[in-house]
Amino acid sequence: MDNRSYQVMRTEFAPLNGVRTTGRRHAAYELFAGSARRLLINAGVFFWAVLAIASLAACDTADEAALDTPAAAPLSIPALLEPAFDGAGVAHYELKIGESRHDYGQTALTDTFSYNGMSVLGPTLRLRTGDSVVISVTNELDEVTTTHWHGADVPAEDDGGPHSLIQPGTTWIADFDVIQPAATLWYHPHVHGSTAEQVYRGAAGLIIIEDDNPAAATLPATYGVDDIPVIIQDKDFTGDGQLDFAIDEGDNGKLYTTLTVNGTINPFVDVPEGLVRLRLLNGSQARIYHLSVEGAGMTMIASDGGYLASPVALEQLVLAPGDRAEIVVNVGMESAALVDSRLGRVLELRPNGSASGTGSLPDKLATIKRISASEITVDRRFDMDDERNFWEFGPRWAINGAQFDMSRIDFRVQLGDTERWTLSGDDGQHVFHPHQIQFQILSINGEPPPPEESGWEDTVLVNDERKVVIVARFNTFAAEDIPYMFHCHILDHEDLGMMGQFLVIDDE
Ligand SMILES: [Cu+2]
Repeated sequence: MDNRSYQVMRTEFAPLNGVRTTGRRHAAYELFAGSARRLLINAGVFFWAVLAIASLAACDTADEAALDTPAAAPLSIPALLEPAFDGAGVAHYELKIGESRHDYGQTALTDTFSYNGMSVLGPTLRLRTGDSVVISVTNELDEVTTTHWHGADVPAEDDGGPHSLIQPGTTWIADFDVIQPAATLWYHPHVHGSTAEQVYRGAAGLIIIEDDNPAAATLPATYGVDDIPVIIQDKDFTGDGQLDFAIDEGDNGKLYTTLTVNGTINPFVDVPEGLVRLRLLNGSQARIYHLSVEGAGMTMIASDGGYLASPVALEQLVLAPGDRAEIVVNVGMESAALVDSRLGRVLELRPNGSASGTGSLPDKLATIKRISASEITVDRRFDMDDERNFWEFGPRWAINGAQFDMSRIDFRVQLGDTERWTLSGDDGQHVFHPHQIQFQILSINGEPPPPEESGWEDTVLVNDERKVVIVARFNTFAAEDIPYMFHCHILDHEDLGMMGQFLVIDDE
């Protein structure tokens, strides 16, 4: 139990310290309840193991079919939203979220949410490091929303969290400088309690940040041609062709069974032969993808926060909700396919006979200086757990025993500090995502991270087999009153309260 409290070197705050909703239970009862529950869990594990072996056998067939059956529909490519520059050189973008209808090939057009009149999702925002940007977001929905820039290092008031509500018929303006390097980020609503549903209905879009990194000049970078946005979401449909939405409070959140990429079911994309870049975003409510490429090699070049130090050849890539990864696929004369181990083909890459302008990848992509242990001034722990009692009563998902409360600040970070956070979860799958920062992973289960997780990250998978220690510098923005969120990016868990708030303050 001692591992549930923060260990804070700085002797301050930590209102979550040691507080647990289930903390009043008698120790003997806890022991009994614990072993009884574990017996049940073990029986469950056996059942699921049998099921997993059966489904793995089924998956082999799905993978083989990935290349044999041609994909059905051309991949939809979200429009690119280029800025309008004013006289002062400020880049202006306009987003309008509203109701729309999309053709998923169902029995009827499907009611969706989207930005800027698209049938689903939103345009891709292209930003440039060093730019000052103003993004206005007008809410044309009948319900309140927000727009959060996931992965962006921006002031708290421009972050678009649950405090920055955009009422129907009103406009909210975010105004910030792009101070981070090239990366693939994304935007989506963040209203507490309806984030999962708004994202599921289609409110999400990519953000591409470009910079002057010379390595970029040698990479595929023609949007929609050899630089392809790949927003992966799972959906279910009702008999009358509408989106079937549910919140699942279970360990994994709600898993739907129909894959969509950029809103297209069973898509192919015509690409040149040679190197093709895929900007992968897991925009799903809860599903974790295990991706591989059939018919070609896969090399990862960027994680959440930008380029890796060097390209990393991968057999399989795990993409949790909220995660991004940029991969490069060397497409030959035959089709290749991005494949998920459970749901089969995600996207067919079909060579169109032209040649990609890019021949080979650079050896080095970016300089990623590891944050040194000597910089660390504060340690914290984040335990992401099921807090129900043995009889399964009480609130379920919490961080350090506390559920989300808009009026409570969970901790304060001093501007300029470097903090080490230990993330663990004994029950279920969780995806830890702090706003504002890009962090480095120090260790996973005590071991250094693999190369694909050694770059900048803002989203990381945590479960009882993955205890993760991360480190981050808080040296950009401070505000006395507006908090940043930290939460589980399995959106069911987030909406059910697995979220907290921190302030970055300048007290020195
Ligand atoms: Cu979770």
